[in-house]
Amino acid sequence: MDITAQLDASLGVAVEGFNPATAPEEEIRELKKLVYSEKIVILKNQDLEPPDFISFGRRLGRVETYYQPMYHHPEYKEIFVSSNVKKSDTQIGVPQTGKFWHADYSFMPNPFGLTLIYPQVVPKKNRGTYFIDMGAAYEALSDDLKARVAGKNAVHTAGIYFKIRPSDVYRPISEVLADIERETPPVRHPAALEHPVTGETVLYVSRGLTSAIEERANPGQPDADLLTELFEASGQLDSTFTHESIHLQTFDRGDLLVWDNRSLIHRALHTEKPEPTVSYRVTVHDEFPFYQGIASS
Ligand code: 7UC
Ligand code: FE
Repeated sequence: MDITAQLDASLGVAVEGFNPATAPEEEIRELKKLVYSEKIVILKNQDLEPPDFISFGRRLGRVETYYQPMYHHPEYKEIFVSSNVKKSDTQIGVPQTGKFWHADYSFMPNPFGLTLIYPQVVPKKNRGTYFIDMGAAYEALSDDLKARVAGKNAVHTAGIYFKIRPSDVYRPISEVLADIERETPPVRHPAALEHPVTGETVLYVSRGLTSAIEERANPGQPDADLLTELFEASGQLDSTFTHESIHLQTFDRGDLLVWDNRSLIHRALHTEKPEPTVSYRVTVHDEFPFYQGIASS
């Protein structure tokens, strides 16, 4: 395993010579440590079939299957497919996923710690994913904002960016909304959580999935100003993507990205007239609780 820092980047390292199938346990542990310390690891020159990709995920922990089948790879449900390419007129996976700041599964009671993305069709222009390090974002908050975040919960919901499914066409919107409420009722997590591995405090709010911030002792009394100030301070309201906290992670064919889904939020770079893009995702619960004190489920 040969590690190189990425030039001009605040986050992430590239790793050459890593073989997910033959890596000894020791090297798997080393890789995970690297993900927690560097936040993004780009494994170079990977050539994996879907089952190999899933097996690699299993070497890192317990693989989570996405709760909505429309995202599943037709043969391998553990693979979430983001694709705007149709195969003989059938849509495989879902186009334009994650085009908003979010941490994966934050709207679930027990989110996973690791996200793996393996791009399959890489656009020539506009390739990459934006990231914000929310550990660094917390650290950079003013003392006033840090004090106001203390003791608060953030409410997360899939509802803000929920995609209408093909089977939802002609259904009353009230029924679709009721489905979302039943399948994924809003969840509460600490607005600032402690990373169980690094001990870092992470600001756990995202524009795409966080609907409110409220006193732990006083649920249902949202502080809308605070939530907006946190989005602003962490760079999530910058529509030019030039905020100093925003890192654009580019990738080439053969790259497999593994990132820390606790401390990073991300946002897909899709354009209005997108080039063909396909990527496979596997998500993994590692051996640590998502944060100290999470309700076990
Ligand atoms: O279509 C999408 O953008 C999926 C998104 C709502 N969820 C990704 C996740 O794992 O949280
Ligand atoms: Fe995502």
